[in-house]
Amino acid sequence: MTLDEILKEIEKAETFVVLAHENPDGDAMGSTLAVATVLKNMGKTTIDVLFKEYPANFKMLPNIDLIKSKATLERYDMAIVVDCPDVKRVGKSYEDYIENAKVIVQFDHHLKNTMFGDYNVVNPVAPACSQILSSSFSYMNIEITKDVAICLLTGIITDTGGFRFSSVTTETFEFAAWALSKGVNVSKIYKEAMMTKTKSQFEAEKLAIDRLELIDDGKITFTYITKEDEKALNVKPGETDGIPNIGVTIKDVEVAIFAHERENGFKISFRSNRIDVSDICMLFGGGGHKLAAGCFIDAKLEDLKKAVIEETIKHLK
Ligand SMILES: [Mn+2]
Repeated sequence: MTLDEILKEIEKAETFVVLAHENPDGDAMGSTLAVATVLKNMGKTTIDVLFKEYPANFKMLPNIDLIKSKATLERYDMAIVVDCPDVKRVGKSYEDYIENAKVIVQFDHHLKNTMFGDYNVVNPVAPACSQILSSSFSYMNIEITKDVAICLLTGIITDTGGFRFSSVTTETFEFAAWALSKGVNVSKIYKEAMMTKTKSQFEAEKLAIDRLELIDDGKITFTYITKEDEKALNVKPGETDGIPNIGVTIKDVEVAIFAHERENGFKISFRSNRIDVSDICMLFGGGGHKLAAGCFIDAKLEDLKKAVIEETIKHLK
């Protein structure tokens, strides 16, 4: 089986680069650091986790010091890529470290995965990449130490919206229960990863709520944050991650849309309570999961707003 082969390759390799999608969320952070911690526990000494930036509320994660913005090697024995459906998603400056690695291994749970690895462990039904890692480690007889469990639980808690999304499985709770029995402070992780906001994050959410419009008889919500807003409020990467989920908490809302201005256009996040929003995103060149998906549109806010709302109304019919 693939996992047996991956374990053999890991044992052979000496230098590792660990990557995930840029602008990492809790699952990308938890998955990369879980892998890095496992490698460290195996006695590996060259482990580079590469992120340009990451959200401050994950500073408490074990082995956070393995995160660097610059690679220390040009060519690694192995690239382990997690929570990332496409090589391009790691960001331009890191793509080469995947291509140049002698062996590419990936673990992911996105629906549309390009299967870029030499070994691909992809399960689109899993609620978090961290959950795939927890079962993979168990299969490979890799010990899940307390530190590894903290990383994995951070990924599971954040990607399930705190165990509340319909994607959670019995394994999700089994792992949480097991971690609790191992002495992992589940409530502390939950509080730090889910319930703690910086002031600028709170200000950004407040602004997004203030702007939130109810459209199509209250079945759709739309809100946005611009580059200027971020500058004015001193918003840091990751601090707008909670905004897409705000709209779907309102009764009778079916789809929540959040337009977030980036360097070259808008990242549009969709959240749904029922319909498959990855279908809508695919029309705009994006994708994702059934109830949580996204796309990138380079257009004026008013124009893209009209376009995505029209398409969403069509899909709701
Ligand atoms: Mn994920």
